[in-house]
Amino acid sequence: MAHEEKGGGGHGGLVYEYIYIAIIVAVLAGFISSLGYYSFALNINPACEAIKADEEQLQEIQQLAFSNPVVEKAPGIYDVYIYGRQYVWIPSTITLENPKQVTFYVATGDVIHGFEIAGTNVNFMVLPGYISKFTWYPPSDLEGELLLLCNEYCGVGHQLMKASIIIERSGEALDTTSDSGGFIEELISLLSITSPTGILAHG
Ligand SMILES: [Cu+2]
Repeated sequence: MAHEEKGGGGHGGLVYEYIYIAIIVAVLAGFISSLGYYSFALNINPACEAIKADEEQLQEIQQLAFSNPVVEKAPGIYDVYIYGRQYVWIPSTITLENPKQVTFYVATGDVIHGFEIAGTNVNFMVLPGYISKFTWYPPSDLEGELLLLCNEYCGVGHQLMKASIIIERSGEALDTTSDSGGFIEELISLLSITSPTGILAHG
């Protein structure tokens, strides 16, 4: 490398430059491949599906959250409507019986909120003017009370913004999930649950 240098000055400068370039390229390659690893191998993606919504559609989510937040479309297949505003999630308690697939539709009435179910891979942002849609495949052995919190600072009462997701399992349904539930989805949610989802979602 140094032989390309013109003139008779010190021949070390260019070598250092190439070393620095190599280090920077290596660091960038590391960042990009770790992004790819989290995204494709672990299926941890910071963004949910954000659907652009007008005032009417946002109000519809709000009304459903108040009146009929949990819709069981088929056994274990749920649609859940949640409305966030400073400093509450509406409704404050959601009960799911033997859930296999849960699709959340979430809207905010004011500022940006962060929708996170602690200990799971459910972690996405809720933006004003959008409906956030996220489909979750809860592991078949997951049960009990989970904490739904807001992980995006939204004002002075931010730390009060929480709700409960209660997962009930009956023995009968546990047996059927093992053969009817998708193995890949279960594997992905198992892998995701042990990974630091919070770090990525805040990026
Ligand atoms: Cu908040």
